[in-house]
Amino acid sequence: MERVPKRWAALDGVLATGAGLGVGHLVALLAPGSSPVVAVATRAIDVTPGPVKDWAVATFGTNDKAVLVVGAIVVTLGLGALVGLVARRSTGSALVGGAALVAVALTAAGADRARPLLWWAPGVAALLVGGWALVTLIGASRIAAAPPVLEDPSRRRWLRLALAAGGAGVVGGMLGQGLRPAAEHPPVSLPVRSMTPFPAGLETQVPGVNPFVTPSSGFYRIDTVLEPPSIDVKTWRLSVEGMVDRPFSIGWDELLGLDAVERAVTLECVSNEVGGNLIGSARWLGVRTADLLKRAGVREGADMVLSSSADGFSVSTPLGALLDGRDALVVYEMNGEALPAKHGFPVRLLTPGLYGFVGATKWLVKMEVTTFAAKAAYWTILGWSDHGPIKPGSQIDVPRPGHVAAGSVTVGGTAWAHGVGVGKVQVRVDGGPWSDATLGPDAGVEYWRQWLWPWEATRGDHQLQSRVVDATGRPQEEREVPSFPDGASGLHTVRVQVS
Ligand SMILES: Nc1nc2c(c(=O)[nH]1)N[C@H]1C(S)=C(S)[C@@H](COP(=O)(O)O)O[C@H]1N2
Ligand SMILES: [Mo]
Repeated sequence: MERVPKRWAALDGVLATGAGLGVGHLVALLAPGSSPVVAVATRAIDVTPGPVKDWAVATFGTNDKAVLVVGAIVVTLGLGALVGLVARRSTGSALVGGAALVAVALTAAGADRARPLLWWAPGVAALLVGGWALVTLIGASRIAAAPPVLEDPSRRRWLRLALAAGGAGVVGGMLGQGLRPAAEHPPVSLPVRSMTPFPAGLETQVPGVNPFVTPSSGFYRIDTVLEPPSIDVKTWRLSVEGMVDRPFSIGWDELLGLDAVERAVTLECVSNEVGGNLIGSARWLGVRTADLLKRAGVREGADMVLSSSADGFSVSTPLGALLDGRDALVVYEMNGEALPAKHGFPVRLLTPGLYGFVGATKWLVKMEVTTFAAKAAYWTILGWSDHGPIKPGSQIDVPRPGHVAAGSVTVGGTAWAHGVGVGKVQVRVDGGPWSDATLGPDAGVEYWRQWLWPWEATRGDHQLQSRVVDATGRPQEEREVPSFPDGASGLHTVRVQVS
């Protein structure tokens, strides 16, 4: 029998694999967390070496997950091409190869904490559809590729099959994605409380300035899972244990019954570059960690709390930061509503003044009182700093780099100096003298201040820079350092061409 040319066979393999992937993703609507692509990408994060993860966050920021998924699809299609090549010699061996791909995906999906009902269904669907597509496509190629007759009906048959397989892949994938329930938790009832009244921000005067309060939907998201774990408040518990006299655990209803406070806090990721977007500000409501730790009775000698999340991530927080008056919180409301799934539903830790990786465990389930000498956490194991205070900083939100019309231009942005508060913000043009900006509303020392500075822009290329001076008179660090291991510093610089 004629051998199918290599190019055709590889293409058949890619098309068949695409059909299997797409249909599998669609069938995964039956069982949350079972999508082969999502499961493989999720596992991939778990087995990726730390430095590669650092690099991915630094390079792709909040797009890291999209890049990962696209990468997983491309690699799978590449393996599909290999399966196609095998099919030239033996369809049986190729099907075994395809089954091996499916087995990997099934293992990834099933290795997750809880296997959803029907967790195997997408894999089986992918194998049936992909296998059928491969056999028919290879069969059609064998006939179509043999005689080099143009406009041969067998070529049209192959084309129809190819379009059907490719279409099944694309449409299945898109439908599966489109119909997917948004990663949201079922509604929960929270005690009604009035939110702290908040002033209007400067964004109402100058469009483009970071809003005073970051809407939860636009708040940056950084974590090591592709999909937030889905947690049922009926079974969720937080345990407080370790070097304590009275370990205990607390459920959702009891937590809601405890005294709660709301704090305005700016949260930043240690990977945020100067001028980057891994920073946001919100009002957070929850129970003071100090109240929970006092109830447990912290023993002499402890200096750290290792907190863990439902997905196995961990954070080490200096004990002092959880007990002092800054009001670190076990949070269950963000901007007046239940925490969104992406931001830690039902409960997260929030330690004002510390970067997220040392103080903001999402999907919180455990707080273990211990010591830095005894334990380390997810990122600190990889060499990131044990103590992660947020460095004072400022950024220019408007104008954006690029062209600006000569004349009056409002320069505006945000600045923060946790724990101390912003004293002033200053702006300079082309390295000239610093001038004071006008500050926006004040929501406390753990929250950013917006600022504005009127500039008479003259023709030519100019460089704008801003700096924050904290309330004690200390200007921010001007030295440029990268984010590893304890946060970036340097002046945010925006270059504009004025004409
Ligand atoms: N469970 C869990 N919590 C986590 C993380 C994570 O990967 N998993 N990332 C931390 C980091 S590095 C940051 S910067 C903040 C980000 O919180 P956000 O996604 O709500 O903005 O969450 C922290 N809490
Ligand atoms: Mo982070």
